[in-house]
Amino acid sequence: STVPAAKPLPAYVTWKDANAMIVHTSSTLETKRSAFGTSIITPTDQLYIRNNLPAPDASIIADRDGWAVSVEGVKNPRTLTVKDLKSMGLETMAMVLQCSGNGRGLFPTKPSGTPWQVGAAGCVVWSGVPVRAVVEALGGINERMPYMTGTGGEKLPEGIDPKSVMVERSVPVKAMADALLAWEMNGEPIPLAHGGPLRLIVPGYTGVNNVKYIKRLAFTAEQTDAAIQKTGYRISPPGQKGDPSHPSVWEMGPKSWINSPAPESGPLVAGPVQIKGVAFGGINAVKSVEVSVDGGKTWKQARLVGPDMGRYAWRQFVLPATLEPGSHTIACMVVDAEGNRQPEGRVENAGGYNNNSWRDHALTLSVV
Ligand code: MSS
Repeated sequence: STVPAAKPLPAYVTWKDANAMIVHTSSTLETKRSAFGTSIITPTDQLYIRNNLPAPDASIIADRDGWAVSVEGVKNPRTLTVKDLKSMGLETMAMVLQCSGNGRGLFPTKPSGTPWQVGAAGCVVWSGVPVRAVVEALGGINERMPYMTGTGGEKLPEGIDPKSVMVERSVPVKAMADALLAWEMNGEPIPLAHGGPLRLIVPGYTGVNNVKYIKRLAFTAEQTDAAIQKTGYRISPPGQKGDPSHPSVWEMGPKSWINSPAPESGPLVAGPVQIKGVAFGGINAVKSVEVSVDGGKTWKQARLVGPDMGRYAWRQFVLPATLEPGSHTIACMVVDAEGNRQPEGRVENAGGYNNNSWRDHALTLSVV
């Protein structure tokens, strides 16, 4: 794997932990594998960033409670401020926020796009009002609205068809069951860079569906025709990008990876080692994790450690092993609560999305 050249933190996120981040571009920052420490929650200053458009002006967080979202496709559509939402319900949830393209850099075919390894993901705690509580308060969803559509609050560049650039995503309406309109992240008001003052959280769905600075939440008959939905973020066969009939990037599959030992930390000294990593089930909870130190020939049950923060959070796991000098390929594989196993391979696709192949994520370590 290639080591990206060290770039300084972009101006809008100088508060990030520079030692923990790989700066791909000013809109794509990845968490280093070795930065995923023992805390189950990814600290805010180490969480990855992915912006499809430059964030709105920081003035939008000057009066957080005044930020408004228009709720449409319900019996009594209304524009609600964050202040209104705070009186309508409160839930706190840990979930894995993961970019659809996380692991793109591990596809043997190297699709174009940010070559994320494992760090376009984090386990984050959100607080906000359940979308379902808002919907109930507004009289319920109108009939025949199979999609929940969120619109980002960015100012769009002028002179371009707004649909070609706007961040507007639709997910199946069933995703509403556990969705939040969140104003707090890891116990603090959501930073602008992560979608404050208000963000749509759709647990179990890939990053792009978690719309930042949400200004409109609509229950709709169709998926939005914004390009980011219609032609983008779809599982299209290689060479066939942009066909709206291909499946959209929605639910995440089961996935795990090893954070320590990390190849970036240099050669390992032979002897006992604690192999540790994280595992999540996507839309399901984690049942178990297996680890192999011989490239997938034999597997051992890892021990789940640390708190269980619910169905959508990741679990940390550890397996003690003794490594002899030489080269070792270490792999891990998660089984979710429904019995789905993390696959060995991946679905080849033009965008390089949804890579949860255990083989692609295996690490080859040299032990001296
Ligand atoms: N939202 C908005 N509004 N805008 C943008 O740009 N992006 C996406 C999401 N949301 C956006 C939004 C993406 S794409 C992602 S991943 C995410 O977000 C990220 O997050 P953070 O916070 O980390 O940055 Mo891929 O699938």
